[in-house]
Parts: sequence; structure tokens; C-alpha cells
Amino acid sequence: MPNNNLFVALRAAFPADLDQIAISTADSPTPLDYTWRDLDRGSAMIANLLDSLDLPPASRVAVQVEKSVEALMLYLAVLRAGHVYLPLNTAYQAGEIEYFVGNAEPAVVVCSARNFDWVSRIAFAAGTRNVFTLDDDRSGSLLARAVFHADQHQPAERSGDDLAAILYTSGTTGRSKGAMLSHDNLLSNARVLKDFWGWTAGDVLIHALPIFHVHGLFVAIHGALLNGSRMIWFARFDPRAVLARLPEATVFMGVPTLYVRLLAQPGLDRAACARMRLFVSGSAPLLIETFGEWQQRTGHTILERYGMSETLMLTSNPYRPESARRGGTVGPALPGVAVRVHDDKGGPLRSGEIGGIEVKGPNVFKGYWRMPEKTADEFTTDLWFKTGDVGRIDEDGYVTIVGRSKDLIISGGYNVYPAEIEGVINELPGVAESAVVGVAHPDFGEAVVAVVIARAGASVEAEAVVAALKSRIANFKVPKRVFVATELPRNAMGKVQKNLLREQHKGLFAAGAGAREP
Ligand code: MCA
Ligand code: AMP
Repeated sequence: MPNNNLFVALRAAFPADLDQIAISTADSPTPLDYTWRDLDRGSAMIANLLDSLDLPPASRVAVQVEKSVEALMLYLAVLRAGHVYLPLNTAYQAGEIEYFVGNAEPAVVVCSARNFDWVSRIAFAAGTRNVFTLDDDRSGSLLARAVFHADQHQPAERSGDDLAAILYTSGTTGRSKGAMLSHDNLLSNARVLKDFWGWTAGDVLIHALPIFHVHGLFVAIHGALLNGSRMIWFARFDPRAVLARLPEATVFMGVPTLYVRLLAQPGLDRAACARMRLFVSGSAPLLIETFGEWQQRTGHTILERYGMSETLMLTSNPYRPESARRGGTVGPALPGVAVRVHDDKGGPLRSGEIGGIEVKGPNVFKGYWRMPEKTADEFTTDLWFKTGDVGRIDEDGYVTIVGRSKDLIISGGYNVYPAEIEGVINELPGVAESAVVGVAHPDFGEAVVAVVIARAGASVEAEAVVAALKSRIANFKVPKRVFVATELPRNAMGKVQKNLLREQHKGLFAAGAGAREP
């Protein structure tokens, strides 16, 4: 029986010469070069540490740490040891972490040293026995313990259907759901992307995305690892610093905000991109203006693709010829992935007609962690996954996303569910109700805006609402503007008319209206 552990496939793709550089850090206080041997040994030591804890197979390892190469080693170690990686956004606050840890019941939690007090309290209360720290300066109890372990490790036997990772994604109603991804889900998608995007010897990837979501952790890292390619590693996205390293690189991946911010750099031109062969954009809609301006300034056509935490990558504009990449579309289905558009009664639609996007393929997840009913709700009777995105497919198979049936805001590539924010606002003293909408924003694509209604006799200040939210929810979910109003617009059925609120506030962040300068 072959071992279908994803780590085995990734390790097999390491170059024969393990002393070649795998990762060069770009913004650490001292630039560091990590070899492939370093990745191998570091992940082996952490995997041996995990083995020494005698955890049940497929234990969840929840990780909320700053981006570092050691955090990547931890991810590889979790795969190696046959456990399930559960990455958490560093912006999440105590209430959010409490929910994830309570729901996933991880056997191990790894956090930053500065958060140890509150994270460990939450973890121990939820029954987690092991809490380690890991910081972005190579310190923390995880590494301090791992160095006492052997630097060789035999990867645990895993079947392709075994879980490799759980990624929490918020829901339109209720709490976040953990999307369960198997070793085969991850490997099949990584292999398709490696071929489809023409990864080749000598490629160098600039990695400037967070590593707690699909884009940075899987699409970018698996691409580089499966191709044995070097990464130039940024812990934070700084457009000027990234631009300075572009001449060394061949591949870049970003959410649209990264492209908008790079375009604001006067030095972005054809010469800076002379070695580049591929710019990929995803996680949020890329404006046609950004697509066009990028072409003009750099001579390169951004390749836009589309995916989800539950499904990994679904569609991609063609790699070759570059002229076949169409702005405003996310391209045809990737090889092995099937995409269709159905109307709201489940009936098929003809090309060009708009409906709900449904998908099938080896990349589609195994369901939501411990939520069989929610899982069943998201699949059709013939087992296609309902993405909640609305779009059309043209005669050449190109998919255009025109909207979402889910009430979701995507801000700078991060998903924000209005229902969650409204729930937190409505709990604040003096608040009767609220409505949260997404409004066009030149930097973040969409920005979160809240309209709040005070209880009779109570007074509510917009600033106080923002301050209260900052201590309760991740920063990127906090509304960029809060308005206190006397009532919400409602239709005859009593439903809040969010379209009217969006219309009312649509120019809020337009140039000249006090928008944040990128
Ligand atoms: C930071 N802030 C944000 C965001 N990021 N507010 C709204 N939306 C955001 N995305 C807050 C900060 O907390 C801060 O708040 C203020 O905005 C200004 O922060 P700034 O310094 O501009 O932020 P930054 O640190 O430069 O971060 C912006 C960023 C970052 C680089 C665009 O958000 C980012 O890395 N986004 C990428 C997300 C990503 O990887 N998504 C992929 C998901 P204050 O001033 O109040 O403190 S995977 C996915 O979607 C699917 C599967 C797919 O298809 O890929
Ligand atoms: P997530 O829950 O973080 O996995 O986000 C998935 C959602 O991001 C999808 O359902 C889409 O709504 C959105 N998305 C991802 N890529 C694109 C894209 N290229 N264009 C428009 N929306 C996208």
C-alpha cells in the first residue's frame, strides 16, 4: 500500500541537492537562508516531538502564530506525524479562538508567547493537554523542546481520504464551520496547479501572503515545494520591499489589494518585472481597471483564478497563451474539476445564463467538521457542492462571477460575514439592532460598514461601537465606518433592505471622499 501522506509527495519533490536554498527571508531583522535540508530536519524534529506526546492519530493541532519559516516547518511536521493542521488567523481575538478550540478540540495548541496566558487558559478549559509557543524570532517552547528530538522521521502512513487540515470558514448563519480537507484533496489540487501554471526549473516565488488561509498556505507553498522552487519569504506585505525583490523572482501570487498597492509604487515597470513569468490573483474579484493598468505598466497579464476553502482551486484563466486570459473572468474549470451553473430550483442553465455555481472534483472537501446537516445542506442531491457564488459560464467555458447568494463581504482577501458582526454589535449596551454591508473601497476592494440603531432612550456613539468591536473581533472585521441612524430601511415583509444601505453609502470611500491612501 503506498503511503498517501501529502508530506511524502512534497518531500519527494525536494531537489536532490538538499543544500540548495529553499527559502530566503526578506524582512526578518537578519536575512536568513534556509536549505531544503533545514526544512527536512526542522520538520522531522517537530514531528518527533509530536510523536513523543502519544496523541491519538488524526489529532487536531491548532496554530495561531506569526508567519515564519518555523511555522511552515510546523505545518510540515503535523502532516508528517499524521495529524490534522488547523491554522488560525493571527487577528482572531479570545472569543473567536474560544469557539474554534471548543469546536475542534485540538490535542495541541501552538500560539505566540505574548498570547500564551489567554490562549492556554482557553485551551486547557477545552481539554487540550499541550500548549506550546512559537514566535517569529525562532524562540518559544515548541522549538526549545523539538531540538531534543532526532532530525529524521518516518512519515506516518495515511490514506488519501484521511484528513490533513481543517480550515474554518464563517457561515452566513450561525458560527464558523471547519472545512475538512484530505491529503488527496490537497495533493490533487497542488499537482493540477503545478502542471497548469507551468511551474518549471529555476522558478522563484515571492511569498508575501499570510499562511493561515488556502491562498498562502496551500496554493503558493505547495506550488513552490512540489516544484522544488526557492521562495523569497515576506512575513508582511510591504509593496516597496516586494518591488525591490521582483527582479529576482519569476512567480508572484496575491489578493487584488496587493496588486493595487504595488501599482501605487512609481518604480513598478517592465524592467522590474523582466524575469517574472506569472502573476496570479485570487481570493476576491480583481477589478478590470487593475487588470488593465497592470498590463500597461508591466507588460504582464495577471492570471485570475477562483477557489474556496472548501474546494481549493476551481477555475483558472489559461497559462498559455497569455492573450487568452480574460479580465473580469476567472477562466474555465481546472483539469479534473467540473463546474456548472444552476437556477434556484436546481435546474440547469444554458451558457451565458446567470445562476448558482456548483462544483465537483477530487479537490472538493470531505464536509464540515462535526456538522453533517450543514454539510448535507451545501450539496445538491447529485452531490455537487453549492459554492454560494453566482455567475455564468460562456460558450468557451470561461466562468464570470457576478455576485454571491451568501451574504459575504470580502475585504482585502479576508471574508467577513455580516451576520456575525451584527450579532456582536447587537450585544453592545444601548443597541437595538444593526445592519452590516460591504461598500466599494479602493484599497480593500470592499470595506465593512455598519448602521446601528439605538434602543429607545439610549445613546450610542459610533466611536464607542468601533472601540468595543476592536476588543471582541478580528481587526479586519471591524467596520471602517459606523453610522448611528434612527431606523433601518425595510421592505413590506419587514426584511432589512441592505441594497438601499449599499446604495446610500456607495461613494463613502471613493477617491476624494476621505479614502485611505494605499
Ligand atoms: C488589515 N486590516 C484590514 C485588512 N487587513 N481591514 C480590512 N480588510 C483587510 N483585509 C486592518 C488592519 O487591522 C488595520 O486596522 C488597518 O486595516 C490597516 O492595516 P494595514 O496596515 O493596511 O493592513 P496590512 O497589514 O497591510 O494588511 C492588508 C493586507 C492583508 C496585506 C491586504 O489584509 C492581507 O494579507 N490580506 C490577504 C488575505 C488572504 O491571504 N486571503 C486569502 C484567503 P487598524 O488601523 O484598525 O489597526 S484564501 C481564499 O480566499 C480562497 C480560498 C482563495 O480563493 O484564495
Ligand atoms: P474562502 O471562504 O476564504 O475560501 O473564500 C471563498 C470565496 O472567495 C469564494 O466563494 C468567492 O466568493 C471568493 N473568491 C475567491 N476567488 C475569487 C475570484 N477570483 N473572484 C471573485 N471571488 C473570488
